[in-house]
Amino acid sequence: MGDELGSGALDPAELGRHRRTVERFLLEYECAIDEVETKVRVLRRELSAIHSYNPIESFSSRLKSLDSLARKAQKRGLGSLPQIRESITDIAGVRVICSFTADVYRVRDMLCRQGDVHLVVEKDYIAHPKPNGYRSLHLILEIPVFLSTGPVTVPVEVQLRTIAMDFWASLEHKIHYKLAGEVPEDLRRRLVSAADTAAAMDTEMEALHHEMRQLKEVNRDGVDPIV
Ligand code: 0O2
Repeated sequence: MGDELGSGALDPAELGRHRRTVERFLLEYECAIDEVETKVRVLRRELSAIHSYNPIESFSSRLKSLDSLARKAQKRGLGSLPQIRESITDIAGVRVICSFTADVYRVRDMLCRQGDVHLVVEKDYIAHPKPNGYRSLHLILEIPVFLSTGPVTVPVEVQLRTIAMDFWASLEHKIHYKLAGEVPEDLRRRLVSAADTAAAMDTEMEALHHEMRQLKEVNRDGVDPIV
């Protein structure tokens, strides 16, 4: 069976009928997630061991569900796997939670400097938050995956954010999901305000961290930081 699944846009039943072909298609994305996770794990281990500072609090990944993939394909009028491959770039997703905002950009730079990583798209919702208050740095990275038949290049969406941004996004996502997108105006306003509060806390915590490190350095040099 080829990559053509049927005529017209795909629906979940169509994808279900071609389960084996779809599983083979998704395998590449699962492998790409493994590759990115390994990169993040290596950075985390190295930074903790050598620099005794770990900017990566945690990370997680997800493969887009068949239902969600079919919905997106249908919305975009995509009827074949090559069209989906070409157009949908968030089938593989990795989320990296960093301690501070500056760490988000540090980790971005460390990933993008790697020779086998190609940055295709960057959306900076930290510098330019969405009107609802959403903040995160989104990257589409292309990663080579070495299969028995040869290498394939696979896109992975990497979302980088701080703990505070993640806390906000998780709650906002739940509210959106629970209210099926019909969020009352008052709640919307309070979510925007909560996002601003979270951003202010990120700024303050980063400043505190910075000062703490400076004090530590002064201490190490044997000078009393109080004087
Ligand atoms: P899931 O289950 O998290 O994957 P595109 O995906 O490129 O077609 P868009 O809107 O340009 O569409 O993508 P963008 O802006 O890069 O955002 C895609 C993902 O970012 C979403 O995935 C969410 O994970 C996250 N995101 C974006 N905006 C918001 C927001 O306002 N609130 C929250 N909580 N998360 C957001 P999916 O596909 O929605 O779902």
